[in-house]
This record gives sequence, C-alpha cells and structure tokens, in this order.
Amino acid sequence: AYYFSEPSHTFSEYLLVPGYSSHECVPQNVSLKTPLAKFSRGEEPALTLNIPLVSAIMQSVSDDKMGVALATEGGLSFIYSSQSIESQAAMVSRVKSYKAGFVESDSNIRPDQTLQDVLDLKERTGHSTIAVTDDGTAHGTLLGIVTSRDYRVSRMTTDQPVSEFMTPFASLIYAQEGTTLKEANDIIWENKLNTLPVIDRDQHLLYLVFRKDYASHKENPEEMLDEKKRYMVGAGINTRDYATRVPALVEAGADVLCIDSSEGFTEWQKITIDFIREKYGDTVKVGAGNVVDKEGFLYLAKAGADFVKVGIGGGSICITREQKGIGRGQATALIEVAKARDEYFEATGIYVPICSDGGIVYDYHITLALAMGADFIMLGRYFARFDESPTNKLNINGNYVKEYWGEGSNRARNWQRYDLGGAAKLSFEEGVDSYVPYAGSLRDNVRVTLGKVKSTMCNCGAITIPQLQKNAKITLVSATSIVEGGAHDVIVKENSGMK
Ligand code: MZP
Repeated sequence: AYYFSEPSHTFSEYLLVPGYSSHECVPQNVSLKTPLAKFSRGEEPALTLNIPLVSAIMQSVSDDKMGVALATEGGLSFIYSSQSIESQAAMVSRVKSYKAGFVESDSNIRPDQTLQDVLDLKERTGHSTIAVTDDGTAHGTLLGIVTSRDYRVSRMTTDQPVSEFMTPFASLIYAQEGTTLKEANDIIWENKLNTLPVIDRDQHLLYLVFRKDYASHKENPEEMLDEKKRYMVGAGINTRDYATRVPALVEAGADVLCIDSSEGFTEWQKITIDFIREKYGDTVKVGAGNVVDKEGFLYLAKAGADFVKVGIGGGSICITREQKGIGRGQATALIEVAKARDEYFEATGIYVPICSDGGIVYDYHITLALAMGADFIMLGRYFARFDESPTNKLNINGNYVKEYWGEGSNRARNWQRYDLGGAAKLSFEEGVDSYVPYAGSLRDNVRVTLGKVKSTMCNCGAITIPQLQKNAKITLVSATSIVEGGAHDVIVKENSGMK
C-alpha cells in the first residue's frame, strides 16, 4: 500500500494570517469573478461566475427556484439529476425562460446610502439602472431609480403632468404609489414596456422605472421586445443515461453540465465525457468528479473535463467515510488538487478550474477554500437552510428548520451517484436524512457571507480571487488554539454571537 506522509486536514484546522493591505484593499473594490470552465493561457474563460458559489446537485437543494435565486446573485445552481430526464429538463428550461426582472436583477440599495454609493455601485456592477427601495431588497417599495443617462435619482414629486417626463418610448401604463419594485417589474415585463411611470393618487409622477438595458436600446426600442435576459443554470448528469439525458438538458438550455458522482476517478467518467465531445465538441461544458488527489485530477483533466470537483466524504449529510472507509480531509484534498491544477496549467497552458465540494460549515471556510486554490465552491447544507430550497419548512420544538437529505440516503435513492456498474440499485446508504436550521432568504444570507469573504480578502491584501490564491498565508492551528479562537473564559449571554 501507499502511505501518505501527512495526515489529512479539514478547513477548521487552518487560519489565514493577515497580509499587507493597501488603501485600495477595501471590500467595495473586491471582485469575486471566477472561471467556471477551462480556458487556454491568454484567453478569456468561456464561462465565468460573478460570485464563487454553486449549489449542490441534490434533491433537497437545487431546483428551478433555487436556480433563479442563486443566478440572481451571480452564482449558479446545478439542477439535481436524481429525477426523470423530463422533469430535470423542465426545471432547466424554467430557469432559462424565467422572466428575469429588468430592474429586479439590478442591485438595490437602501435609502440611507448616498448618491455617491449608488454611483460607485453602478460603476462596479456595470448596471445601467439601480433601484433604491425602502428596505434594500427587490421586494421593497421603490423610492427611486438611478439611470445611467443622467446619474440622478429620478424620484420626482411635481405638479407637472406626467407626460412632460415621459421619454419617447415611455408607456401609457402607470403604476400606483406604493408599488413594489417586484410589482413594477412584473408590469414592465408583462406589457413589454421599457419605462413605467409610478404616480400618486393625484396623478403626479413619483418616479420612473426603467428597464435595465433601456439606455443601450433607446435608439431601437423594437429590438428589445424580441430578447430577454436569461439566467445561467447548470445540471447534473450521471454515467448511466447520459446518451438521452445530455441531449435533453442541452435542448432545454443548460449552460453547463456536471457528472454527479461520489467517486470520479473512474473510466465511466471518461466514457461520458467522450460521448459529449463526440456529439458536441467543446460547445457543451461538462465538469467531472469527485476526486481527492493529484492522480484523480490529472485523469479527469486529461479526459477533457471543463472543471474538476474535489471532495469525498466531507459533506454534512455524508456517511461514506463511516460506511466505506474512503475519503480525505477536505482541506488536504483541495491543497493537493490545486497544486496539480497549477502544474497542469504550467505544463499544458490549459487552466482547469476546481470546485471544492462539501464540508463548508462556517463562512470563513469559503475564504479558506478559495485561498487554498478553489475557483468556486459547491454547497448543500448552506443553501438548504434558505426559503428558496425545495424542502419543507417545519417547526420543531419551537425552532424553524428545513429538511435536508443526502443523495445517498434512502430518501433520495440516487443510486447512479454511487454506481460502479452492474445491477442498478442502492445497496447501502451513504447519506442521512436531516434537518438544518432555517435561515431566511438566500439573498440576505449570501450578501452577509460574501461581505465576510471580501473583508477577509482585504485583510489578506487581495481584491481578486487569483490574488488571494497567490498571496494568502495559511497556517495550521493546534487543537488548543482552536479553543482560543472562540469566545472563551467568559459566560456568554444567551443569543450573543453567531455561528
Ligand atoms: P455540504 O455542503 O452539505 O457539506 O455537502 C454537500 C455535498 O455533499 C454535495 O455537493 C455532494 O457532493 C455531497 N453529498 C450529497 N449527498 C451525499 C450523500 O448522501 C453527499 N452521502 O455526500
């Protein structure tokens, strides 16, 4: 047998050591843009994510609702594959045909933020319209709209007739005072409008709602009534029925596929990738995995995977390590695979992004995973806690929880994920059925999480993910210093602090 010389470690055994932060190292300047599919040196990646988070290929996590919510924030869901081809393809096409809000998909800011904040946000996000709502969310009541045309908040209370404020392409449909951003957006979509005046009871104009890309289309308003914004979405596939599942998902509009398997260092994965390359060349992007060492990574990279997923046995609902005795501490697996990815890039000029899958417990684990070389992170438990996950919200002993179960549990019975050939069945469980604490909306949580990630990146002197990967200083911590890292030697008041 081969013995690894080091024990394998997990995220909680590491900390980041701060580096020098220049005055430009502020969270507002941080970009979390990251490649999703492989690219050659000097070229731009064909697919990128605006935030490095993807949701797990699981029944209890990634359906079309989750797909829309996460894509709105700049991430991506992989719609679960342990369902019929028809229903999975239908979920994909529902995300693709979602009537993405023109304004809803823009950034919203709170009323207490200054015009300069709005302008900074517009600059950073490239949005042509920023909505100001009373609670800073897409569901809040509109207070004003900042457009790229004149950079002013277009809230106006005036005695002048509405028509004086109408642009040549403005509609004759008005929304009443108190309309929420979401409602205004729905009216805009349903009526194929580009502008919606919102008026008070006396018909005075309160504000105009512009569709997001109004400015770029103002010379040719007809053009914008054929096209609509389409969210990116991924989909899981397996190494059994790919010959029929892949074409259906491609037809439904999936932007990227991923072979969903608990153990990816297998010929089945190569056969599946070969099928896709023969039928579609490089036009269909497909990730593979999961692996936990250099050998596994190289096998899948050479087989033509567009990205490689890392992690065996670290998922919160996973009992693979207990049942089969296979796996590896997630941090160690990631560090080795990231090194292999960099060496492969040096040798071939092809950068194959890697995804750290499973085992994220605290938000800082995300930052650590990025620093250790992950290009993006797949999370199950994290997303299962939100309103948008497909599972029931229950009240257990006075606390709200959501259900969350593994793909290898008897409930999901995703035998294809654990398939090693032979008769098709799930012969023993590798996952559990569980509850996770309910945590509210995806949007609010993702924003807090990414706020922490950006802040830590700045502490490490990095405003991009590649800079973090290059500059981060990471230390293993002793068991005693882990204790020192939490509140200690005090009596913590109830409800104080956070998980
Ligand atoms: P986590 O974010 O909940 O810690 O882990 C999610 C990951 O666990 C998934 O992306 C998948 O790789 C893995 N998973 C899903 N089901 C099982 C199982 O039943 C599992 N064992 O390990």
